[in-house]
Parts: sequence; C-alpha cells; structure tokens
Amino acid sequence: MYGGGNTFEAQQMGGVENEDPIKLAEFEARIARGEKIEPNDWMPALYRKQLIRMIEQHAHSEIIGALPEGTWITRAPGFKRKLALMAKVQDEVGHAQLLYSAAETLGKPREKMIDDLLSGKSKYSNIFNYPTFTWADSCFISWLVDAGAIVNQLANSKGSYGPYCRALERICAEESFHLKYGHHCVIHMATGTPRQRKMMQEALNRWWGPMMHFFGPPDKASVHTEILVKWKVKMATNDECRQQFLDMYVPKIWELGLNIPDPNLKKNPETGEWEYTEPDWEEFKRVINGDGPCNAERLAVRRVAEERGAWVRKALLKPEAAYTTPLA
Ligand code: BYC
Repeated sequence: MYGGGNTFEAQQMGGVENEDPIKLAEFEARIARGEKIEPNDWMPALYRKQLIRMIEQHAHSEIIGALPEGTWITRAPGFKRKLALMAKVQDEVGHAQLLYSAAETLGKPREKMIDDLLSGKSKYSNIFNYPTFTWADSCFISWLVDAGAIVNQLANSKGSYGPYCRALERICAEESFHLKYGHHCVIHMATGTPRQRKMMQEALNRWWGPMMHFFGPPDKASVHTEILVKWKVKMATNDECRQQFLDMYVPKIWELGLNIPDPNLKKNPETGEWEYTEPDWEEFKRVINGDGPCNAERLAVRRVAEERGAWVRKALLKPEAAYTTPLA
C-alpha cells in the first residue's frame, strides 16, 4: 500500500493559518461560485504553491512523455504512422510549453522549473519511466495513456485556475486526436497476425500496473487531494479518475479480445465500482522518486537536449553574444 511518503513535503507547504481570514473567505466564495481565479487575483500562498507543483509536474510529464514514443518515429510501421506519431510527439512538447507558461503566471521562472526537473527535484508522471521495447508499447501509450490523461485533464479543465484550465482545454482537444490514432494502432495490432496480437498482449501485460499507478495513490493515501478538491484544482479524485478510466476502457480492451492481466478485475454490480488487485504501490514510490527502469535515461536525454539548445536560448536572449561564441 502507498504509505503517503510525501507527507513531509506536504507539511512543508504550510497551511492557511497565516492568511487574512476575510480575503480567504472571499477567495473560497469565488471558487464556490465557479469563478476563475486569474494570475493577478489574490490567492492563498498554499493555492499558489500547490498549483505550481501540480502544473510543473504536468509540464515535465509532457516533455518527458515525448521520449518513449519519440524513439519509435523512425521505426513506426509505414509512412502514415511515422507522420502521425511525429505530429503527436510534437503536440506533447507543445503541451509542455503551454503548461510551463501557465505555471510561470504563478511566479516560478521556466529556467528554475527545468533546473528542478534535471536535478531530479521535481517529479513527473511515473508511466514514462518504463521502456518501450516494441511498437506495441508505443501503441499502448498512444491509446491508453492518452485516454487516462484525458479522463484526468477533462475533469480538471473545469477547475478554478484560469490559465491552467485554458491550457487543459487546448491540450484535451489535441489529445482526442492522439486517442483516435492510438486506438486505430491498437485495433490494427489486436486484429492482425498472431504475432501482432501476441505483441499487443505482451505490451498490455507490461503496462497495466504502471497505468493503474498513473492516476495516483488511492484517495485514502493521497497527500494533496483534499485541499485540491476543496479549491477545485482537482475536479475528480485519484480513485474517481481510475474508476472512470476502467469504466470507459476495460470494455473496449475486452472487445478486442485482449486479456487484462488482473484476475480480480470485475465490476461490482451492486456498487457499480470496479474491483481490482491493488498495483504494487512500493514500485510506484520507487519510480516516482527516481528509481524506475528508465528514470536515469530519461533525465540524461533531457540534459543533453538542454546543453545542445543552450546556444539557441542565448542567441534569442542576447543575439550579439551568439556571434562571438564558437559553436561546440
Ligand atoms: N506520477 O497526493 P497525491 C500525458 C505524486 S502527461 C508521478 O495524490 P496529487 C502524456 C504526487 O505528485 C499527463 N508522481 O498527488 C504525455 C505527490 O508527490 P509530491 C500527466 C505522482 O497531486 C506525453 C505524491 O505522489 N498528468 O498524459 O493530488 C505523451 C502524492 O500523490 C503520480 C498530469 O500531470 C504519478 N502518476 O495527485 C502521452 C495531470 N501520482 O508532489 C501522454 C496533472 C501521484 O508531494 N496532475 N504522484 O512530491 C494531477 O492530476 C495530479 O498531480 C495527480 C496526483 C493525479 C497525478
């Protein structure tokens, strides 16, 4: 079971005891009325910190998420799949740009966010720390990881912080194309030759556990959900998103004749809730804290990209310096 290992960090964020109670009440009343909070509006320090944490992690997830699929562009089967995957990966990097901009409105400079990613201080989604051994792994991400992302982000796009919601609306519109592309890829594999079906089944077996982790720890162990739901940053809890994902996608996976690697997975007819084997939450903790199969590789690739792009940023910020600096 996930033991809330980040409670210390959550406590470090402080509470709202030091806030002006009148301003706090007015802020919460605005949220209750469904108004959007904008960058120059008054907000409690904790709301700001929580948003920066969550949006920044989300931005990092998009930029790192481009890597496991990106390596498949040259190996995607056929020209059309290559084109589509290239466009998808480009979109994901664009999502990171939108999200870094949204987080910047809260006062944290983009350079600091990138530094925190590269130093391992900031988290990003667990799921991108697993290897994509075959084309079927890339198909799994494009369909089911994007499906999970849409469940979470469509809910949160109705949330309280204007810049984040507007970024999420745009992201979801693009993700819905990725989802259709990914579904098409999986249908092709699942209805293809015995070898293709086997590849797809093996990918499902590899990714099911990380996919269950993707929505975050169970609500009872989640550190941040309570305050984020109260302030309408999260419009659905981790368990609600996981349940919605299972509701929407388990039937579609079964329809394709694929087996979900969980003998206990079933919908309880009385509660309407999906029952499942708890994924390994110890593995989740290790992966999100930097010790997954590909964490080191993912950050190493980003560090190289950062180094190689340094001269471009320098040229944009100080064009005169670029002419005098020899290219490495
Ligand atoms: N991975 O209190 P909790 C994409 C951390 S990109 C890693 O429940 P919260 C795509 C959590 O941060 C989409 N860490 O947290 C891209 C916290 O640690 P800290 C990614 C996780 O924030 C390219 C601790 O565990 N989506 O789809 O209330 C190609 C306790 O958790 C994860 C987003 O980023 C995780 N899965 O809820 C294809 C959506 N889960 O900060 C596709 C935005 C939890 O205390 N984020 N942790 O050290 C969210 O909605 C929420 O942050 C979460 C977690 C639901 C993920």
